[in-house]
Amino acid sequence: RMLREKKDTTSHKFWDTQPVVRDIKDELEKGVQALQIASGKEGAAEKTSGYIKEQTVEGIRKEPYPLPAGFEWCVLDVNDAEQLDMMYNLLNRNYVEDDDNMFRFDYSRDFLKWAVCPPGYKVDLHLAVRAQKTGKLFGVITAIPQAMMVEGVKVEMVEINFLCVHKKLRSKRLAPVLIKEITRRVNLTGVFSAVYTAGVVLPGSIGCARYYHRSLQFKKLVEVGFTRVPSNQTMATAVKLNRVPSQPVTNGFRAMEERDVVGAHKLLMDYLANFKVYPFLTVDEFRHWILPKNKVVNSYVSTSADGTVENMCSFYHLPSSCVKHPTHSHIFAAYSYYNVATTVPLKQLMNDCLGQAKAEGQDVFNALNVMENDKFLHDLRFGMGDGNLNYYLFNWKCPDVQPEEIGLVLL
Ligand code: NHW
Repeated sequence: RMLREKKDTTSHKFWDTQPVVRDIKDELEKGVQALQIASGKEGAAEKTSGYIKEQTVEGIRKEPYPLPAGFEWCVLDVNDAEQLDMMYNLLNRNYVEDDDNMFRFDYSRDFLKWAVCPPGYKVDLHLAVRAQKTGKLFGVITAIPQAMMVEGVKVEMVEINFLCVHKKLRSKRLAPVLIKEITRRVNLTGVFSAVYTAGVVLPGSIGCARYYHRSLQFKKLVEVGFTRVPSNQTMATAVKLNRVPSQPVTNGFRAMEERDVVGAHKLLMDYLANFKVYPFLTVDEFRHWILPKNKVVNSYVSTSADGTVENMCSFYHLPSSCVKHPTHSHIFAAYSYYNVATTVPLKQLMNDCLGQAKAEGQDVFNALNVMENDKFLHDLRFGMGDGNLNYYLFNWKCPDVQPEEIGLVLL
């Protein structure tokens, strides 16, 4: 079962010039050398992983790429309220929308700060394009450092996110310039590969996951046009069917705290080792990404009597603006993040997680069919969404992965 979209074989003026794998089998047939990766074991076998293009910092262009007349590069210091506002406003008005342009992601300011400032982040990689005269922002792209495990090999990478071009400047080939300039800046730090996800199908995808949605405020979701009452149900029955536990069932289920960090980190990293692609998180990175932050990320644990973390679950907060609705301004959405169940069924843990998300004011709980999520999606009444999420690697070879082989959730 190949759960992915057909390979994109159309021509791409920009992407055809970039070090991404179009179809690894074609590449191999064409005789592209599979890189020898030392596995630490005797007689290391050739693997289909490695850099697509070998580079050194010395070989990287020193000057920024030119921009169209009237525009200039700048960086965004999101710890400065005014600059954070500029980024927030650009994204709030111009970032990702659904196919019918009814909803648009509305990442909060606190969320953006969290998302682009993990340990080791560099302001130089929070890149933007502004008008020279007015200082108004027209484009943005961000990179943050993250080591990744790809088929057992640890690779220093960056995660790319928040690529956005102002609606007034669309289709003028500004996106490729943003991508080339962030690549150059990342390369100058000695990093040559990247990971990112996107709804669109482009060359370089390694896999494709699907979003599933669990209604928490069914009536509101119908009112805003996010979902419909199934033809064999009434509003009242649908509301009833979508009820979630108000009290967690899992013994000792509580919010994660600093004292849990080391144990929960180990629990998660041992778990993620089961997947083909996952982030190699240090304890500090884990603390940054998983410890609860009000209206940004929630996480929960349950422990044994001696405090050993046995189960953990988490979600992040990403509301969407209802672009056209007269009364509802937002859908409040929780997104499943990293979950590990060792002493209770994953389904039970996630049902408790749904209850917490509802108590936190969320209207819907979203999850990808990555990791072991398929184990609970159906039984916990998630419905399949209409969009795919494609996973991409830049300048790193990797055979296709199935969603259940992916241990990575990007924001
Ligand atoms: S995905 C979210 C992307 N953002 C949005 O969808 C927001 C709304 N849309 C826009 O702002 C999460 C614009 O439509 C954008 C394109 C800016 C998307 N990724 O300027 P042109 C991320 O942030 C290609 C990559 O005329 P535009 C991940 C397209 O195929 N490429 O278009 C970002 C075409 O190339 P082609 C994309 O509509 C990862 C070219 O852009 C793309 O005005 C970035 C057209 O450019 C997308 N989402 O602006 C890659 N959408 O070859 C990072 C379109 O087909 C790579 N395109 O002719 C790694 C870099 C770091 C490496 C370090 C070693």
